Amino acid sequence: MRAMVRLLLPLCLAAAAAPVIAQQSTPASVSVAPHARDLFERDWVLMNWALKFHDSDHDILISESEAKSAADDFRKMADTNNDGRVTPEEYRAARAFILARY
Ligand SMILES: [Ca+2]
Ligand SMILES: [Ca+2]
Repeated sequence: MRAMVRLLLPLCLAAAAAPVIAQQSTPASVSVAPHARDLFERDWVLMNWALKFHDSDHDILISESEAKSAADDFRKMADTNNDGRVTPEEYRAARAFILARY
């Protein structure tokens, strides 16, 4: 388990840093397409949240359809100015919110 954490941590840091880089070159929104599941697979905070609230068949896996509903939910939560896009700032804020609350 500890080895797993050590392996995952750099990946999480890389994922957290990616939006910052994207922010400088393009006014990118956080992509959830074509595979909504990628959003959760690269961020354990979101994955834990998705498993808690969107794992409807309780198999401790997020299927693509479960990921879609979780991603929709996350978008609604994160898109605080309701422009239909989740900016890196909104993503970070929502992630921090999830981390603090759940
Ligand atoms: Ca499931
Ligand atoms: Ca927005």
